[in-house]
Amino acid sequence: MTAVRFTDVHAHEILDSRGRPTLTVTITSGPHQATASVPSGASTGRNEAHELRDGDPARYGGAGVLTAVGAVNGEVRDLLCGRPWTSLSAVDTALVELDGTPNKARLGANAIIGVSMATARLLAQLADTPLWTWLQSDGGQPRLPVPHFNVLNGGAHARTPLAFQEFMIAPLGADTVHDAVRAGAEIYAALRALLLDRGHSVGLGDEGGFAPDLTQPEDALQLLLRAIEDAGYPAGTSTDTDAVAIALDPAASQFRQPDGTYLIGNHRHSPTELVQRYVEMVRDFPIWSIEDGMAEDDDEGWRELTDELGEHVQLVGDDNFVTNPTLIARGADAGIANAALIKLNQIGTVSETLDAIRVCRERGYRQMISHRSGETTDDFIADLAVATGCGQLKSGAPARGERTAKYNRLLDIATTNPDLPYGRPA
Ligand code: 2PG
Ligand code: MG
Repeated sequence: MTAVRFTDVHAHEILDSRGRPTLTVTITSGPHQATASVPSGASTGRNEAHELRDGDPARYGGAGVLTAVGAVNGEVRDLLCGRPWTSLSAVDTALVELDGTPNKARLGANAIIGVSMATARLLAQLADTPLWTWLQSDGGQPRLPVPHFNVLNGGAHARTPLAFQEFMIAPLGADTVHDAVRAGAEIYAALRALLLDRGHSVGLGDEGGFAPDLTQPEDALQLLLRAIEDAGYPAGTSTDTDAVAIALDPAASQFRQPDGTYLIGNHRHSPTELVQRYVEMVRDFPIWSIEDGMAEDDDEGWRELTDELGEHVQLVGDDNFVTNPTLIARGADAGIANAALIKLNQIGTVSETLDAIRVCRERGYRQMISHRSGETTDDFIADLAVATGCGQLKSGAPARGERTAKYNRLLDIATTNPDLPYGRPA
């Protein structure tokens, strides 16, 4: 790559999908300009890179991001406009060095990831290639991912008694991403009708899924199964038919109790009992993937879960791995999980995100690219999922602009690139 000079770097405060402030960053190089907006989580892992909030109770209840905005418009702008750049990793490394803390606490991981994403977009634009082609340099075979539609929300994303956070439908057996999106939307509509029919609320949680007043995860799974069938799809984990599978993100750190048990409804489970409950769920329902089945600090429980189910079920580490290459490698050494969730803002630069994916590949761990519960209409993760060929993307329900922006981007890419394969890699 020939050296690039940036002529301006600018951030300002915007709102995310939950009505909380976040940043949008625009980087300019002569006549070229690229923008990125930053997501934000609610059920965050303890070791995530630091999201910098102002803490000024007079603005947005303390959630303002003017300090992070100021860092971009001051120090970061001086750094980026001060010299020529030859790669994204050079920019990302310089940002990490400028920050100087182990978890990006000084400038804010929210500031840094916004700059890193906008830089990637601008470099792709200067290279005259779509972002998904440009990001591909990493060696992955590009493919269109299976969308994982989160159609029932609980946990930290809804104010209901349902302990599990996410109930997703995954059209593993669809032939194309167009068919997969259609299946997602049709099942979402069938679920809405079913909920209304049974007198449940069709109010939505943070990720656009319904948030009915349920307590037991099995009741939610029954509804999902029924909605898949009502919409005319076979429920199952096969990739040969047009089967639709179920994926869970219980986000178990959120219902782990101080005494080490897990509280579901008014039932306390030991880690072993929780593992057995998952075993039964997998036996009774077409569940192909479970994310954060155990709490982030419950290594023993994670190992037990992996031993019980790891051979047949994808077990995804999110809160415990936080897209951190070192933590993923440590998890692999300890025999925990067999896949990792990948979120750009958990680690804080695009380069480190690609490193995390590389470590997963080296260790035989699958990857699922993910949105956050607080989103914008930025669709970067759709391109990232296609570029890396990981075969899986979760971006919430097939509804609400900030969720559908990502799925719609997949449809755009698929339409202009009809030869791209769809689905989970073998
Ligand atoms: C998760 C995410 C995204 P949050 O737990 O996987 O669904 O939730 O962004 O609130 O951390
Ligand atoms: Mg999660």
